[in-house]
Amino acid sequence: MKNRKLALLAFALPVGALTAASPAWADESTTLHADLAPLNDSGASGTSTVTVEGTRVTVDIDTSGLLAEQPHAQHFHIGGTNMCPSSDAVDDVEDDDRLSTSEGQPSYGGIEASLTTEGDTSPDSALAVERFPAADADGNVSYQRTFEVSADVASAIEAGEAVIVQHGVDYNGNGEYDAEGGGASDLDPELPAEATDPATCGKLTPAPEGGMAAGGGGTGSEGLDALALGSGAALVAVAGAGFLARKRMFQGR
Ligand SMILES: [Cu+2]
Repeated sequence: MKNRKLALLAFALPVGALTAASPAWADESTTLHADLAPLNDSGASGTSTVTVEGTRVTVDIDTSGLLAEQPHAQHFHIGGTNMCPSSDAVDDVEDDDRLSTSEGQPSYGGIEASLTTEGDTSPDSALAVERFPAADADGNVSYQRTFEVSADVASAIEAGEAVIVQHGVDYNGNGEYDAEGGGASDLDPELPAEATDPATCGKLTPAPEGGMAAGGGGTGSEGLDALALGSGAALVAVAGAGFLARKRMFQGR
């Protein structure tokens, strides 16, 4: 009887160890970074960090140099060549010295999520101007939001195929969005092009595995892989011992 209890304990151990280990795998998240560079000589730039966990994304954006006290539409763009466009004549097909949102589309693709401050985040809200962050008096935007995206969008972001684009450029430097600066928007003729032309762009790139804790280096991630492999092998060994113990238990009956 005493032996049987011991044998059960031995068998229970690896199961317990496996159960304890599983949440770590289930909670796996992907963190990506983007350096937001100016488009259309906006003079704006920033950084973004995006964490994807299942279909839940947490988006952090810090940008400076944007047109002050005006809203700036911002989106996940996915498709095209998954890149930011250059602002040069190659992409400026209309040859009017400005890159419209449509002209950038072969590079960064279409709008797949709207990074609004509240409510809907689908492409339907692409131009929901009143729900996008406004830059403060110094032209800074600091944005954070956690929301759900579709499985397709989540996996595209994880694969490094998403680009963040912030819109809103003051071409004529008069401190507001008006048609004098660039005519009507290619997205909505009711809006001035200044309100919708891209101001910053950054490709979201997966952060190195292991992150800062492992020093961010390639050797750090190899170390982690080796560790995972090692503990996996240990689990198999313990499970094997449990199996043997159980076998003995049945033989002893
Ligand atoms: Cu956009």
